[in-house]
Amino acid sequence: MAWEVGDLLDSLGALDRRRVVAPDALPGAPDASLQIVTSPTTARPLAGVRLDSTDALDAAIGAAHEGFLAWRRVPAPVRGQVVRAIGDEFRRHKAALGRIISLEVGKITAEGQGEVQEVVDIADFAVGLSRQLYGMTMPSERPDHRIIEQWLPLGPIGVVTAFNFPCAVWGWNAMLAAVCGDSVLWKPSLAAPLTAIACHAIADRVAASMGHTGVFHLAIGSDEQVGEPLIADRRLPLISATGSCRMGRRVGQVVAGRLGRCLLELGGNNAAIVEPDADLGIAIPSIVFGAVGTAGQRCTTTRRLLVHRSIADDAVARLVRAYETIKVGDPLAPGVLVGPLINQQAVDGYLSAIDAAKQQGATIVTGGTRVGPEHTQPAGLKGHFVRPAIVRAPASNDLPIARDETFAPILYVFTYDALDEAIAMNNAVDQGLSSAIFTASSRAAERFLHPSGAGSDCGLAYVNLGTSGAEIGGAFGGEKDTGGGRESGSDSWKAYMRRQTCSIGFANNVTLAQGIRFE
Ligand code: UN1
Repeated sequence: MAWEVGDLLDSLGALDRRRVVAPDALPGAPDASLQIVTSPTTARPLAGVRLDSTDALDAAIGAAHEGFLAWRRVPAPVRGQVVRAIGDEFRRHKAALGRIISLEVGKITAEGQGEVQEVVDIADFAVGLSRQLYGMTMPSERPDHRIIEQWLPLGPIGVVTAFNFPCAVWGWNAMLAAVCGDSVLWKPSLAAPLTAIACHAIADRVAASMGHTGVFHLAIGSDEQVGEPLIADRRLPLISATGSCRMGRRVGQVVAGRLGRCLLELGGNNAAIVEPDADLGIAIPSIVFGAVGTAGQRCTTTRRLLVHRSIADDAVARLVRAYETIKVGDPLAPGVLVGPLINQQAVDGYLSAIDAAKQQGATIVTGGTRVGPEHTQPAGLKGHFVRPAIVRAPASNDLPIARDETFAPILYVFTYDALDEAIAMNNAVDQGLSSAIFTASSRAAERFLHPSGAGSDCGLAYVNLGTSGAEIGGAFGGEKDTGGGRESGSDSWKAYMRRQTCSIGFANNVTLAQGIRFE
């Protein structure tokens, strides 16, 4: 029987038969140590993946620690060369990796490959960084003394990733951690272990071929067997976790309990503001991509549209026209823009949010329903498809369901009269990841980005761009319930290192700071 994902893994040298089981070799009886990976497009099994036990995790953490002790001694620019070679390999295998992502989590081809590109980009960034792990030097108040700050490798880093960016988010963490001199232990989502197996195999093989084993590690397993013991383990000084706010709260508490460090990248409830002077030729396509891209399953998805009353009907009419041309179906079929949701639970979440919105007085302007097999592109797909929805809030703007992050393509539309009101609405949710304003006025844009902090309260603020699709060069992350972490660009590398302030005396006598005499 043809087994496409098996062939793809094989072509990447990542088909470990002890780990990955072909669909026709799956056991008839349930087996708790085997995860069945189901295609969100066809609802049929793609593969079985053998799960790690708590003992296997313990061994992996031990190996990651050993690996760290050797890796940290490799000079940072040499570590950078290893990351460069890994980035090149991801470049070479972009199509195959992108296809595995599409098969496993339902991303359309462009988005699956775009995700691999994020790994290539962060690898490039990390290579440069490997020569720029700068510390500061500061003047000492004592004569003949010097103070410097140096950044040191931190340890093995626990990286917990979600299904929706099964490759890029590992890349952001792993490439930076690697140049910083840390080893990486990755726990991927159980909905996307095949992508993880492929990415891990490539990174591990490249590093090993350059003489560096033990830098990259993978632990696949349940929360109970692997997730919980991983976050509790003191050998992992930093846990970088991406996922829901509920998950992040748990990770935050457990890691704080052992006084470890966390880097949390959690949910978003991102709004786009459309001012009356906005160029709708830019705003509408950006909002459509932000709201329906990745079938609404990005943490940066545009979930709320705050549109000035004077243009609201026009903007909504244009959005509806755009939505009605969107093909939903096989993410690998040409012309399809919206693939499936990850599983049935996600469809249920979508439908119950739509129901709640109706009950709360909102109007479903378009979408709001499941797409049955007869309406998919091509017809007959049994996966988890929904039609992207636009939901108009009641005139009171009171719509409690819009405060939840429903991981599906639902765009709630609110109207406002004054920009300050729109900014307050932008900020009136628990999460604080991404935000956008569409305007031709620099004054409005500056108010949204106000240097006092009185504008958007989010970690990401876009002007004339949608809320999703960040480049890797900027620090990525958000405030409030989004967790406060920053990954990817700028100085987020500092999270993966420890700072040491070094004071060096070269005087012939003792001088104490603060002018203290102690004789
Ligand atoms: C996520 O959804 O967890 O900005 C990450 C974006 C992507 C990353 C999203 N570069 O939409």
